[in-house]
Amino acid sequence: MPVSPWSECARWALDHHRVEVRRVEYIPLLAEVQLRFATGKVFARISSPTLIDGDLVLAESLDIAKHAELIGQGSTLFPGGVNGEVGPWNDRAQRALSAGRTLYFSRLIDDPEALREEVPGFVPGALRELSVPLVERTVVYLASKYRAHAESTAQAQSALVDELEHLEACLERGPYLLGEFSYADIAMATVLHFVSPLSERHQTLARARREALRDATLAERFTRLTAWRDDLYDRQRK
Ligand SMILES: N[C@@H](CCC(=O)N[C@@H](CS)C(=O)NCC(=O)O)C(=O)O
Repeated sequence: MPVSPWSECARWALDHHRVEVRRVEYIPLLAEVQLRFATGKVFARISSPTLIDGDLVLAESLDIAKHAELIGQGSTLFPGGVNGEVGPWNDRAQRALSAGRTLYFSRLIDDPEALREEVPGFVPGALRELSVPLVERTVVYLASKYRAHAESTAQAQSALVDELEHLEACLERGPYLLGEFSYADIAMATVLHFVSPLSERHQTLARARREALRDATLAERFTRLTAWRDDLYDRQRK
C-alpha cells in the first residue's frame, strides 16, 4: 500500500539492503482474494505488506526487514542481532502506529474530499463519485478489523503522545536510537507519517489525503520529531 507506514517500513529495509522485489499494489477488500490466492491463506488474517519469497510468506513488516537483513547487502539494520534491541522499539512503533491509524481514520471518515481521493485510480471518471460510499465502507471495515473502533480518539491520542514523548527524550542522546542507523529509527520515523506526512520531495500525496494524515495539534507540538524524521530521510532513504 503506497502510503501505509507499515509498507514503508518493509520497503525501506528492502531498499536499504538492495533486495529487488516485484511490487504489487494491495487495495483493501478489492485485492483481498488475489492476496489470499497468492499466499495460500484462505481463512487466516492477511494484511499489507506481505512478502512472498518462494514458499516463504511473511506478513509482518518486522519479519520482512529481518529477511532482507538475511538475504540482502549493506550495513546491518539490527545491531546486536535480529533478536536484539530493535524488538522493543518495534513494539513501541506498533502501539504508536495503531493509535495514529485510529486518529487518522476518525479524520478521514469526516472528510468527503479525502475519501474521494482514496477511490482507486483505475475507476473511470463516471463511476468515481458513485464509489465514494464504498471507500467509506472500506474505512469502517478497516477500523473494525484493526479495532480502531474499540479505542476512543482520546485513548489513541494519549497512547501516541506517550510514545512521541518517549522518542523525543531518547533522541536527546543522538540522532540514532541505537547509536547507529537501525530498523528502530525506520519504525519510529514512520510513526510520524500520522503526525505530519513527508514532504512532496519524498512522497507524492493528493492534497486532501495529505491534510487528513496531518494531526494539526501533534504536528505543532512535535516539530523537533518531524525535523528528525525529515533529516533521517535525507540522510538514509536513498
Ligand atoms: N503487523 C503488520 C500490520 C500491517 C497493517 O496493519 N497493515 C494494514 C495497513 S492499514 C493493512 O494491511 N490494511 C489493509 C487490510 O487489512 O486489508 C505489520 O507490521 O506489517
